[in-house]
Order: sequence, then C-alpha cells, then structure tokens
Amino acid sequence: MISEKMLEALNEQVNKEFYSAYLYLAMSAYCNTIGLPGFSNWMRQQYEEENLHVTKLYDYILGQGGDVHLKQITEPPQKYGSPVEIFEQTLEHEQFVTRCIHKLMGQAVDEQDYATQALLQWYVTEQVEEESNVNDILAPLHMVGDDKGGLMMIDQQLAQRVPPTPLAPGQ
Ligand code: OFO
Repeated sequence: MISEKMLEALNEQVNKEFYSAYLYLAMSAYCNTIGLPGFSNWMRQQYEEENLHVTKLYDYILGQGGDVHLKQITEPPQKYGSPVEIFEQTLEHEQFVTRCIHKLMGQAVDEQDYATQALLQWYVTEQVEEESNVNDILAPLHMVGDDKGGLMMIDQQLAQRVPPTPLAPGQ
C-alpha cells in the first residue's frame, strides 16, 4: 500500500539521484581534464554509487506496483574550480540530498507508510556516510591548500577508491 503522493515524491527522488550521478560523472570528466586522475576516479566511483541509489528506488517503486516516471535530468555544470571547490560543491550537494531524504521520511511518517520508512532509513544512513566521506577528503584538502605536492598525494589516495559492491536483491 503506497499513496500516489508518495509515489510521485519517490519518482522525484529518482530524478535527483540521476542528477547526482550526472553531476559526479561531469565532475569526473572535469578532474580528468585538469590533470587529477585520482580525483577523477573518486568521482567516477561516486557516479557508480549514485546509480545504485537510483536503482534501489526504482526497484522499490516497481515492487510496490507503482509507475516509474523517468523525468528529464538537469544538465550539470562543466567546470568546478579548484580541487577544494570541487569537494565543497560535493558536500553542498550531499547536504541537499540529505534534506530531500529527510523530507521524504517526514512524509512517510505522516502517511504511516512503514514500508517506505524502512526503505528511506537505508538512505538516511547512507547520507550520513556520504557526508562523512566528503568531509574526510575536505579536511586534508583545506590543510594542503595550493601545495602541489600535497595535492598529488591526495590524488594518489583518491585513485585507490574501488567500485561499490552491487546491492543484492532486496538489500
Ligand atoms: Fe550522493 O547520495 Fe544519492 O544522491
């Protein structure tokens, strides 16, 4: 049992998750262009992560017998400034997504929609991790500032990020 209003809101979130994927893919390309392959790799893996966020919502909507409504995806910017600015924009975006998830959770609570609350709890936890990961990168980035050697070291660390583990059905 899921309301039309909740389905519409979840479809909106599918679009936002697609935008997140698009944004990080654009950032990945930008980082590659400015000679930061490790940053580019991190953003590429983040893009993969966002695709998992999309499909988890998509599967849930279908599983609830709802209609998936794929809407137009907004074009992301092409340029993102300095390495620290790239991650500041990433944090801002993740904070925006967190607010969206919390709003959805509020709606699910108001509607006493327990199944959607269970789904959204996964996203609430995920957002805590997403923001924390970005903060963990921003801290050393602020420390090194414009120091090229420091930036190269961070780039090497970000090159280590591996693709996310696919979600098992129902996970
Ligand atoms: Fe980056 O968490 Fe989804 O959008």
